[in-house]
Amino acid sequence: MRYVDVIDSHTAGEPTRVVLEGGPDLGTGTSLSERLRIFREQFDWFRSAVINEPRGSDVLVGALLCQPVDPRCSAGVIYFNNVSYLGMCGHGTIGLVATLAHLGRIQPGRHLIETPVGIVTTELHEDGRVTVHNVSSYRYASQITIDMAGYGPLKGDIAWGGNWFFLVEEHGQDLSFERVEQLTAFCWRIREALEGAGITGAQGALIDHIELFGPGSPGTQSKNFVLCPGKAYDRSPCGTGTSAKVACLAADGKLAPGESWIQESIIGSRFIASYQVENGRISPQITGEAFITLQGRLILDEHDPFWKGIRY
Ligand code: PYC
Repeated sequence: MRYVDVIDSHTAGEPTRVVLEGGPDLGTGTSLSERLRIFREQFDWFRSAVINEPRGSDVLVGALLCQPVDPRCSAGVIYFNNVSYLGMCGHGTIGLVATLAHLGRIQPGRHLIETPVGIVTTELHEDGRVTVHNVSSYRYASQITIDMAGYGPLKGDIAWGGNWFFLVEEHGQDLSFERVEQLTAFCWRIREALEGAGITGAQGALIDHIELFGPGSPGTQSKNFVLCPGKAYDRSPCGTGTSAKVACLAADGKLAPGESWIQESIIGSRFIASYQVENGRISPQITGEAFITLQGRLILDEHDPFWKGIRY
């Protein structure tokens, strides 16, 4: 029998499960990217057991709390989902900070969090909102044309916001909540078209997040629909996806440093974004709010045929 202590939260509707105790031993003192490699190669079953049914669901993002290497950091974290691992996760970082606050481990103020793709600065506000100063973000390629079977040519930008995104403005889709199934199918075809055409991020990186944009509700600049790597759509406006968007807006001269961009999600929740230019690079910041939904213990019983998750 294995016991895994977790706290679940949701950030703008998107859930995060922070693993406090009972995670795999990835060692200490090595970089989080090295510990992520060990996690992936030796303990991938743990990712599936925590996230996949019957203990989790496709939409859940896991956050394994780790000892940071850099002593200035309040925590280290490795994010994972129903199919793989995430370099960084915006909504997950907001959920992690809210979780550490719920546990009384941090107080309002600035806190550094170490991730496999770099250190992010976070700020826990007195009112419980959290600002994430994300990793540097950039547009890698502008208006790339892909040919989608049964649809025709479609143009999008490729950008890094801590994960790789293909961002599409002109898609002819109505971004309404009632259409999440059609939007999911549409985005999945974009993903397949990208892979089929060998279109990648830098150094051949897989573009595993697809983001569609449309008009937002009053008081917002835009609404998005984000399809995550394992085919679940992001209920939040996606922190890394909003960072990628801000990088594209900056590249197009459509958003000035310090100017706010309110990004609405497909369920109507919001993040407030802006950026600063630091050493010539775009540093986005995202503000949102998370709520704790569960504190508990997962039980992994090796006699249970699904102890590693269904179909693992
Ligand atoms: O908020 O960055 C994010 C995110 C990535 C995948 C799901 N949420």
